[in-house]
Amino acid sequence: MSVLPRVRLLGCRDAWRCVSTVFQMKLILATRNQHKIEEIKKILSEDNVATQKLEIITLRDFPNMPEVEETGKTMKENAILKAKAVYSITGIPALADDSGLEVDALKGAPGVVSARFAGPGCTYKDNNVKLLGLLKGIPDDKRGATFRCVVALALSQDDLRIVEGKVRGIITDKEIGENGFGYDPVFYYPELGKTFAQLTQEEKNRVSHRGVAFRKAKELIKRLMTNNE
Ligand code: ITT
Repeated sequence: MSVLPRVRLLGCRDAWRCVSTVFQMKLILATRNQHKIEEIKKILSEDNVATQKLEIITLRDFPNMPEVEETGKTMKENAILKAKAVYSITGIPALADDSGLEVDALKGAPGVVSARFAGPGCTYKDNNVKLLGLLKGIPDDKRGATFRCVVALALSQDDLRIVEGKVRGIITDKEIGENGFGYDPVFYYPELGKTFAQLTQEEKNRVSHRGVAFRKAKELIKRLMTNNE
C-alpha cells in the first residue's frame, strides 16, 4: 500500500506526523558543517529516536544545493532562514542550527557573525586570534561569555518550531585543547575545569548549547511523532 492511503487510513491531518508512526521518516539537517553534523547526530541518537524512527540526512547529501545566505540580524532569524530554505527546496522536514559565541566584554559580539568574525573566508584560528587580541589585559572576572544555539524545525512551509540552548563559560587567554571546533579552545567551562576543546564529544554534548537545544528539539520531534503536539 502506498503512503497516502495509509495516512487516510490513520485519519491523520498531518502527513509527516502520521507517516512517521508507520515508517522511518527523513529529516534533513540544514548544515554542511561536519562538526555540527557529528554532534547533532550523536545527540539525536542518544535514546534511539534517530536510529529507529528517523533517517537523518544532511546538506552534504545535496552537493549542488546553493548556500543559504545568512542575512538575518539574529541567530533566530538565520536559523529560520536556513530551515525554511532547505525545506522548500527538498520538501523534507528540516532542522537548522544557528549558533555562536556572545562575549560580555564585547557587548555580545561576535554573536550572529561568529563564523566570519575575522572577515570573509577566515579560519577558526583567525577568529580565536582576533578574539584573544580584543580581550588582552581584561581580567578573568570580566571574561564571561555565552555559547548560544538556536534550532529551527521546519515541518512545512508555515509550521515552524524554535528551541534554544545556551551555556556560560569564561574566555581563556590562550587556546587550550585539540578537540571540537570553532571557539572551543578558548571557551573554559568552570564546572569541569576544562575548555570545550579538552572535552570528549560526549562530555561536550552533555553540557553544551547544542546539546541543550537539540535535546529539546528531540523531545519535540518525539511528541510530534506520537501525535501529542
Ligand atoms: P552552517 O551555517 O552550515 O550550519 P556554520 O559554521 O556557518 O555552519 P553558523 O553560521 O551557525 O554555522 O556559525 C556558527 C559559528 O559559531 C561557527 O562557525 C563557530 O565559529 C561558532 N560555534 C558555534 N557552535 C560552536 C561550538 O559548539 N563550538 C565552537 N564554536 C562554535
